[in-house]
Amino acid sequence: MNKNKQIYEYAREQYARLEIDTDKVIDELAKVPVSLHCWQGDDVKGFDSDSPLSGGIQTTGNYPGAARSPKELFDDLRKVIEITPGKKKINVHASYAVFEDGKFRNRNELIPEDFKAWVDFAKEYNVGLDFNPTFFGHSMVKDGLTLTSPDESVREFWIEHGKACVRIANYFASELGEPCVLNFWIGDGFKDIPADRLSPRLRYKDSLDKILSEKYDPRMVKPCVESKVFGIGVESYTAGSSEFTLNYAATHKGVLPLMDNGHYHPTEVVYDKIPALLAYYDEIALHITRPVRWDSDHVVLFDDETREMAKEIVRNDALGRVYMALDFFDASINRIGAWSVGFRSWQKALLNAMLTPNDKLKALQENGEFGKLMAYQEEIKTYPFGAVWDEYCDRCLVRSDFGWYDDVISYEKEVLSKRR
Ligand SMILES: [Mn+2]
Repeated sequence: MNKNKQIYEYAREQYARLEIDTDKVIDELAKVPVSLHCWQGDDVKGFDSDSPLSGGIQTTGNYPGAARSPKELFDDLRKVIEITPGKKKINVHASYAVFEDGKFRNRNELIPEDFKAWVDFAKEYNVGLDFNPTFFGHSMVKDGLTLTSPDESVREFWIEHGKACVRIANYFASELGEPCVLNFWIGDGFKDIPADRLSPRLRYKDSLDKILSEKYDPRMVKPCVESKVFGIGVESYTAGSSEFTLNYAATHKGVLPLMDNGHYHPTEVVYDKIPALLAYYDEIALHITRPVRWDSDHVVLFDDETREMAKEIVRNDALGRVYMALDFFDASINRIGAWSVGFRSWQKALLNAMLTPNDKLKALQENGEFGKLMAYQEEIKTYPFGAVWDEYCDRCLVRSDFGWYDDVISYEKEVLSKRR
C-alpha cells in the first residue's frame, strides 16, 4: 500500500469511530451537481456586445489570457473541468450566445439555436446547463434600468429578452434531460435617494409576470429570482431587494428564491438564511461567492462562511433541494486558477459537511449539552479531513495536492500567454 493509501486508511478508521463511512461519502459527493459559471473566463464580457459592464458589477485586474472567443472559452472550461473533482453543470449567461450561422441577433430576438454550441459542449461532458438572462452590459439599459424602466419601449425589450430566455432554458432541459435553473437578476436601482421606491418594484413584478407567462415545463425549468442589496453606482436603492424577491417567489408557484451570499449587508450570513427558507420552500437556489467589503464576487475559498453554508445544506438533508452555483470573477490572477480554486473550495466544503457527525451534534443540542457540543465541534476541526479530500480527488482522477497548479502554469505558458 502506498503512503497516501495508508494515510487514507487511518482517516477512514478515525471517521468510522464517528459512524461516518468515508467511502460512501466519497461516492455520494461525486454525484452532487454544482454549476460552474461560464463568466469567470472572460471577465463577464460575453460574445454579443461591446458595451461596458453595467448593473453595478465590475471586474478589476488585467491579468493576461482572458478568453476572447467562444472557442477559447470552451478550451478554458475544459481545462477547469479537467483539474477539478466532482459533478458539474455549466451556468451560461445569455450574453454568451454563439451565432453559428453568422447572423447576429439582439437579446430580444435570441433563439435556442444560438446556444447549440453550449448544448454540444454539455453533451460532450454529460452535464446539464443552467441559464441566466443578461440584463446588463447592453445599449438598451437606459439610465441603469431594464425591467423596471418607466420607458415602455425599454421595458418591452427586456421582457422580450426574458421570454426568449425561458424558451432557451426549456430547450436546454429538453436536450439534456436535466432541470435547467433559469435565474433572473437585474441591477436596476439608483445611486442616490429615490423619490419613489414602489413604482419600479411594481413594474419589476409586472415584467416578471409577463416573462413567466411564456410556456415552459415546470418540472424541468426552474425560474429563480436573485436579490441584491446594492451595487457600484447603485448604492441607495435596488428594485430587486431581498424582501421583493422572497415575496415574489413565495407568491408565484414554481418560482424559487435565489440567495447569493455576496448580496447582503456585510454582517448578514446566508448560512442562517438557508434553513429559514427550507422551512417554507421545497427547493431553493444559491450563488456561492465571497464578499469582501463592497465587492460581492471574490474567488470562493474554504473559509468559515463557505463551510457553514455547506453544513446547512448537508445536515438538513437538502442536497437534493438546493441548486448550487458558483458566481465570482477575478481578472487580477490566472483565471483558470481562480475558477478552479473556487470550484475546489466548494467541493471541500461539501465534503467537510458530509464528514461531520451531524446527527450526534444535533442530539447534543436537543439535550441541552452545549459545552459538550462546543468541545465536539472544535475537535472535529482537526480530524484528518485532508486525507479524505486527497482520496476523493484520486478517485475523481484529479490531482489532489499542489500538483494541479502545475497544470495551470503549463496551460498559461502554452495557451494563455499567446493571447495578445
Ligand atoms: Mn449571483
